[in-house]
Amino acid sequence: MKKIEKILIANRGEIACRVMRTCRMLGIATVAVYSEADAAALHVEMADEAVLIGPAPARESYLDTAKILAAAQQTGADAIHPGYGFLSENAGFAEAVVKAGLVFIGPPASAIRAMGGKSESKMLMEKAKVPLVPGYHGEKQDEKLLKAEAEKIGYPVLIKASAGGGGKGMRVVESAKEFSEALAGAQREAKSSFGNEKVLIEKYLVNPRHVEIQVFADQKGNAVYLFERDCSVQRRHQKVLEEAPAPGLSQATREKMGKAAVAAALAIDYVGAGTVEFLLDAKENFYFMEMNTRLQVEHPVTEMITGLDLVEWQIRVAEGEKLPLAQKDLKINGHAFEARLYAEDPSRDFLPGAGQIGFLRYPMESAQDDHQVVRVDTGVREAPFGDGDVISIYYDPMIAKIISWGKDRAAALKNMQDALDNTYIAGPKTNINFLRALTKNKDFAAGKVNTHFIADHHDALLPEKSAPANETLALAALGILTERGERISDDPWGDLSSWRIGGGAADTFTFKSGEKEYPIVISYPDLQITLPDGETLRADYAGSSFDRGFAAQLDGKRYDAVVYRDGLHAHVMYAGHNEELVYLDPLHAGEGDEETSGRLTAPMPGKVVAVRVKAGAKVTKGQALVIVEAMKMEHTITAPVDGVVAAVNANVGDQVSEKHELIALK
Ligand code: MV4
Repeated sequence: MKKIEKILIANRGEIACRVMRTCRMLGIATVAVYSEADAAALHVEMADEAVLIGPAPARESYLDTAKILAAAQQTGADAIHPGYGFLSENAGFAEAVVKAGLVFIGPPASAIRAMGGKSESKMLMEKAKVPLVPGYHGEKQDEKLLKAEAEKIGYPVLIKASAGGGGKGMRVVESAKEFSEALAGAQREAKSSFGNEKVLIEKYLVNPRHVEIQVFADQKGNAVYLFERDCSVQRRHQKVLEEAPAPGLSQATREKMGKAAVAAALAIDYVGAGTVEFLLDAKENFYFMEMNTRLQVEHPVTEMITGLDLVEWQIRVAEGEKLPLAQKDLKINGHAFEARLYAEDPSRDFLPGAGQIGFLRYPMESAQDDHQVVRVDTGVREAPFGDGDVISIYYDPMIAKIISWGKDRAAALKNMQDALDNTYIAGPKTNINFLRALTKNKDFAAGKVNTHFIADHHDALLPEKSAPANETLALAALGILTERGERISDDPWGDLSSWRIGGGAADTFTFKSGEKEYPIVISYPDLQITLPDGETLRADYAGSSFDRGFAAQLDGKRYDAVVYRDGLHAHVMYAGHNEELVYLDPLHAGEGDEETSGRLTAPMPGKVVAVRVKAGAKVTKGQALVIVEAMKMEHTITAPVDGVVAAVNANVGDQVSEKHELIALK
């Protein structure tokens, strides 16, 4: 048994920070690696030592095995933790680490390889008697045979790319007459995405749940399961909200799934933390999907219900120690949720976002009777003096994970709702309001989750933009008033109004949301606010509640608010609310907002992959004009109205920055 004294974390952001937290607790020194884009990042600040490994693109830094190994040698690290993503499931990397005489904190390369291919891993699991979705996952790929297999399975079937993941190369086939076309489509997509057109065919499960089992194995052949997580709530095949245990799962099924997952791990001589993913149908039949041979993003919910530190277990196992606990010693305590805060725009099909954080306040981490109730895992902060971290286009747009615990599901959910209500963020578009709607949804509260949850509840979770609430408008106006008053005193509203006596007796603040304008009148010295619908509210200043915020009483009710201004945009934030309004500042009259100006800009930095129109072309509302690729996804810029193309400022292959004008419309 060899004690690990210094760990290099071959990753960035939230996971790098997470691993370092445990290292600190265990007295293990840490080495961060970072790209040029991350020189000021939190994970670099947290580490004992940090090594620059290259430019921003991950291929030239976080995915460069040679540079990472050189950083480990140079700093005398004795182990490498890969985190998740990047090189965490790269068998070649695991091998290279060991060959360099270092400890790889993860499974052996052979186990990573065994689970690397969909068809191959299913073959192994079949042998280990882990239940599979009825289907065909053989080598032979001629159409006639595949179609006969589909017939045998019975429609509907699902064609999946063998090398696939993330839903790419997947086709549901309802009947025999659709088979050939669907197969060709799946093969084409598989070829272009994975360079391999091999497919497998499965019985298509209707509305399954995604339930996964956390497993742990040591180097002595012991393995346990740390129960399940339900990760059914996904969009674009990416998880947004996870929980443990799975709501409504029977104890009998839990045990069966746990034992199947342990059998899967033992079948491939697994070591360390792993996750066996299953699809679960309404009758609690479960089927192996794949095994993730790493620690996962959502591991905190397991930590919250078991009271364990999974990174500590990973390190102990890597040192050669026996698993700290046996199966009989493991118990579920309460319930936990994890919500992933992303820079993305839910109203535009969750388009990933990028940009600088302008304002950021996470909910307070808290504990109750020695049990942590709210936890925030992040690698992103609002640096002092408003110089916020940048969510870069080069990496994953996750900002933070908000994790909650409670003695039962209802208590944990309430704690999550409160934590999300107290998360204040402005800058790039985020999914904060979406997460709030999700956790307040009745079906979600009832535990009725499955993999179609977001699609099935689309309208409730993503409502059309509605008129701002009166208190939102009132606080927006008070925010502008505070901005002005702060320059003169500690009681900005009171002094402003007394100072004004004899001058004007009222001010009008006009905001725009959607197409509508909302004038708000504040009269002095009584601070009476008149809203566009005629309602009036009496305002009292209640202090500057937190950094750059203010507290207000509106007709006696207290609000802790922040109005963050980014040019003409005013982000109004108070408990449970996050709304962007346009402030029609009389000092900047005439600066129209973009939406009405006919300038179509790049939604994010990226590469132009298609230009569909020429100057002078007549276009109709909704017509695709330009396609920009960013973060491996294509974003189509469409005409917002009927019009004529005045100018095209984009060529295929151009690298464009955010807000670069692509098309001008008349
Ligand atoms: C399925 C399925 C229904 N039946 N397989 C989607 C991604 C890939 N990893 C597996 N996926 C699915 N496989 C059969 N036989 C439904 C899905 C699925 C899904 C699975 C897990 C989480 C979210 C999902 C969203 C849509 C479809």
